[in-house]
Amino acid sequence: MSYRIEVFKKASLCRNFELLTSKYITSGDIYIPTYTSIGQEFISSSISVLCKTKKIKPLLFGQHRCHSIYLSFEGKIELLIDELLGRSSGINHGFSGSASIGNKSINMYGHDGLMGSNGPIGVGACYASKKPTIIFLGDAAVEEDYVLGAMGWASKKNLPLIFIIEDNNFSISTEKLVRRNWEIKDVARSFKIRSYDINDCPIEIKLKSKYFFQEPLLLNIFTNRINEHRGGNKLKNEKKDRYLVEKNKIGMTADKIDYTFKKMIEKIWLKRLEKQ
Ligand SMILES: Cc1ncc(C[n+]2csc(CCOP(=O)(O)OP(=O)(O)O)c2C)c(N)n1
Ligand SMILES: [Mg+2]
Repeated sequence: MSYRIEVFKKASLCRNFELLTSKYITSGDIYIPTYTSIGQEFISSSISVLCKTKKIKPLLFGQHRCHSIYLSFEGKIELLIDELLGRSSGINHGFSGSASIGNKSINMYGHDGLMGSNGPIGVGACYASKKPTIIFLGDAAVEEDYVLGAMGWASKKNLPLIFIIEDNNFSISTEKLVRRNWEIKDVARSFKIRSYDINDCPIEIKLKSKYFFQEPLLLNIFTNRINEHRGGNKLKNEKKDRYLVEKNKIGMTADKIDYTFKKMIEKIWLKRLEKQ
């Protein structure tokens, strides 16, 4: 199967899952604070496919917007739904909610809610274990001082890890331009970390995969969050939607994949909801 289609399959699973998550936030079936990653799916989808190709199962440190990471790296859908519904049968027994999903079988560590804490924790885990590690941070989380200290240590110890910055330009609703006059790519380079600004296009991400886990790497990936911070409603300003771009590029095969996942995930959600 071509790389592009394989990535689209994962992205389609994430997108269709999150569209329903969003629907059930609005209906009130999901009543906990929930963060959807609609628009940002191609980051974790591409990285997951690339890791699989390299036969690497990395340690994963995400933050609050983590459903797509969990699903891309093959976490079980039913268990995530139950977690979002606050059930003891959820992936973390209903205690983590949306924002702190962790799952040992996919090496995913739940976030504690302090933006950027997964930076030093992930670096520490990589330093101790020397296992390939991925730390996913938002463009706001990366502004925390402890993230920068951790980057310095990752560089000094030449750790096999990747900092993925999901740069959606927002800290809740405050744009980057208002918050800072620097870019994380330049900061990382000053720590002697190989670092790039790229878009969330699967091909652009693949081009950088030759550097994965050789030495510390930082990819600042520009992406668009389509919904508001807490995932329910669409943002008012229309934004470029990578999902539609890829769907159009791939054509009929993508339409079929999208339809199949839509139907499959609808069924799973309804079955879980019936149990309530
Ligand atoms: C240290 C800290 N400061 C502030 C907050 C409140 N807070 C929660 S999410 C968030 C924005 C995070 O933005 P970003 O890291 O870019 O991730 P995104 O929501 O855009 O995916 C903020 C400020 C927090 N949880 N922790
Ligand atoms: Mg952000």
